[in-house]
Amino acid sequence: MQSSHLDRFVLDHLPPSDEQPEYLFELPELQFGEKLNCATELLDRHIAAGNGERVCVRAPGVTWTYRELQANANRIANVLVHEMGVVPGNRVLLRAPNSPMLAASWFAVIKAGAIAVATMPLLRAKELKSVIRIARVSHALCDATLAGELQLAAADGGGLADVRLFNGVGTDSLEVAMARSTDRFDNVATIATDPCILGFTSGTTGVPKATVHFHRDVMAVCACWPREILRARADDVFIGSPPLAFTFGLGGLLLFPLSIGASTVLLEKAGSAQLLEGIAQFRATVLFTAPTSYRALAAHGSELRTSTLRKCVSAGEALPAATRALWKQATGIELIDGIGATEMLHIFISADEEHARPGATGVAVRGYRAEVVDEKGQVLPAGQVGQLRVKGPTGCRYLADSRQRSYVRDGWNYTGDAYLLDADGYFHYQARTDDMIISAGYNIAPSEVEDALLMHPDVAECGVIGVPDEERGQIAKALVVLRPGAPAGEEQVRALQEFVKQTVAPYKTPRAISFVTHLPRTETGKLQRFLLRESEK
Ligand code: 3UK
Repeated sequence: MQSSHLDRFVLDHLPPSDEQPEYLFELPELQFGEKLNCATELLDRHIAAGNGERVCVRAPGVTWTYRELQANANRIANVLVHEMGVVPGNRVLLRAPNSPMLAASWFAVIKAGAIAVATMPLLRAKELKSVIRIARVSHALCDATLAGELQLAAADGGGLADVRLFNGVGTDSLEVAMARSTDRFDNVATIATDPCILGFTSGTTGVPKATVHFHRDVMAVCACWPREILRARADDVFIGSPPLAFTFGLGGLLLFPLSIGASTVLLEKAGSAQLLEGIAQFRATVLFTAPTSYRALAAHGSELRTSTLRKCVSAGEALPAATRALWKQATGIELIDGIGATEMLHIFISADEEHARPGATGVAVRGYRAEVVDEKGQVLPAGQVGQLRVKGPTGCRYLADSRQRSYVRDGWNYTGDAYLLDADGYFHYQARTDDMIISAGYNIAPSEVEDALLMHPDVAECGVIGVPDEERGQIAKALVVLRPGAPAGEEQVRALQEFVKQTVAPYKTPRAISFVTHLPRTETGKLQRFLLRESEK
């Protein structure tokens, strides 16, 4: 196959074509030429069109125009190629909190025809080592504040020879090298199917795997969900919490705003306090964050109601109907829910504000197809719970990993989610297939019980799991974080059980409830039900 890559490691470890999903390119906006470098399309195009002076990236104390982001990305690309010896196809690890320098570094890697391997800031040396090993990382750009764990990982062999630090002091810093490089760079003439990012995912359970995405995939996700569902404008200001190392954040906070010439606010820390402050300071209009963050932010409704916010996107986990209602009540804004996956790069089922339905994720995004099927791959009638499978212009390609054959079957991507399709064509999330609880022969979706509990004013957060039970096989057990000041104890347990029975079938009532101070979550905000199950053993 034709490619610009001199280092063919990723190309040579793609799944064989008969194990890849079927791709759909019917839409007119998905007709890509053979030559494609997504950095040219997302960044350089705006300067060429005379929009170089528009604001592009912001952070506390920093405002970069499109021209400034381009100049910084070009300088870094020159450092990568001329000082660090990066060649097309090399994997360059990126490690930094969300920041303008991380955005510039990301574009530099893409411009150089290399492959960006962005990593979550919270990863420790052990996890970084497996990223370096799986992706055969040769070079890294790293924020000095996060250098320790990366240097530990690099010291341990594995082939990572060249680590350049930024935001630090010293004459060997990236900034010093940038200052002696030019701000002009001719992007490598990559082709549409050249890999440009490796998205790492460990799901909610464990062993990491790398998903491969092409320049074409990056442009395809910009052409689908944002245009049909988000419909943001060039004067919008994007803000949010997901790290750029999580493809939810990469799309929402970098690719999508730049694809339409808008601006983005990159916050190093994005808890509710920083988000609130950032929304006010930068007059942000489009927010990307996870359901739990919306719950926490809703307490500041009066401030948000009068803010510039106009569009709010929730993904990463199922959006409880209670959280949707709470946000609407607090801010007047209807949330845009969407399910995406690292394997698919971004969102493939969603609904805009006008079409949102409480309890449903939405319908298949234009460009994608989605079905609910049984174990034999037979499409199920409306109302029946089965496995979700999807296909579209993007899809799963694990780098040298046998799990490819379980995610992709018969050309479809199986996301590992139990869903049902209703009579109106809306997809309703039930559970991760391995989180489904079976109690006395009944299927119980944890999210449904959690939704019911979250409606109770004393409940701040909760997680529901199946625990072994002699009589019933499993029973539903709820781990509940109470709001400050709410009483724990036997009486509360009974009150919550009674409350749940009012809204869902009695067999779904959690037969056991424990009160906890916090719930285990991944850095991307997902509840780790397997850890709850383990701690119950
Ligand atoms: C779950 C959801 C119900 C679901 C992601 C938007 O989350 C993202 O990617 P991951 O690889 O996880 C994928 C899994 O997460 N999920 C995500 N969103 C929803 N479940 N409703 C939702 N709205 O189990 C899915 O299979 O971490 C999300 C964009 C890009 C992403 N990578």
